[in-house]
Amino acid sequence: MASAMTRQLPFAFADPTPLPARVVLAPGALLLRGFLAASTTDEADVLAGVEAVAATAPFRHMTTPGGLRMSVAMTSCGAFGWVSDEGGYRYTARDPERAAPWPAMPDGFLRLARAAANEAGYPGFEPDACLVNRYVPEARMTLHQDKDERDFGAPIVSVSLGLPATFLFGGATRAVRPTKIPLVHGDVVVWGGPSRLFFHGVAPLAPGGHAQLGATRINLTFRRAH
Ligand code: MD3
Ligand code: FE
Repeated sequence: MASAMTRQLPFAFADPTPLPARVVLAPGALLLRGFLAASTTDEADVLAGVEAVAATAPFRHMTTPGGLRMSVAMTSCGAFGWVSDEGGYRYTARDPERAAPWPAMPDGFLRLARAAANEAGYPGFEPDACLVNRYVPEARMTLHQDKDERDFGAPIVSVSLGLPATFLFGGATRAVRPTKIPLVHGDVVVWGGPSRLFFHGVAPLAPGGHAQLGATRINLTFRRAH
């Protein structure tokens, strides 16, 4: 609540924008700044979920179909996980590294993804896959589209944790010069509608340290794969 005293403070000391702030990035793309801290989902639950998933299905550097090692380390949870190798990109029901199903999606993950999708106007979002991406300084993701999912009508919900990153948000074709969007710990973005197939990437991670995650950025993306 803004009291008379708050209003009299010099600008630099006034209350910051209340979180979560909603920022429309493009038609169908909604940034919910600080959604994690503001949601009923316990942040500690989500961080414990990342640990639990990685303890079962360890992070690994996959290979692109062209034979290049990805700088981002990945794992997955849920009914399906995302895999890349010389054979291409696809979703699988089993982790090829362990010849076993992917770990279940932690409850805290599901609650957060459903709440964010609902907030963005996608009630009833039921993700069946969650990709967990791990960046260390200099790791990056080149411009790409997410089109391995069966139903582009479902949105993708992304959650940023740990070190800040510069997200590169392009358009429907590679010719659109990407806009730079800073994403920090606790930011959630819901990508649906026309933006669902837009090109995007992540600039090389800058060095730094985060209270909970150290020199690491974790990104969760919740998807409807099948
Ligand atoms: C915009 N991950 O895993 S999340 C990916 O930060 C991926 O790790 C990035 O791109 C990361 O595929 C970006 C934000 C994101 C995810 C999916 C999108 C943005 C998107 C799909 C369509 C448009
Ligand atoms: Fe992507």
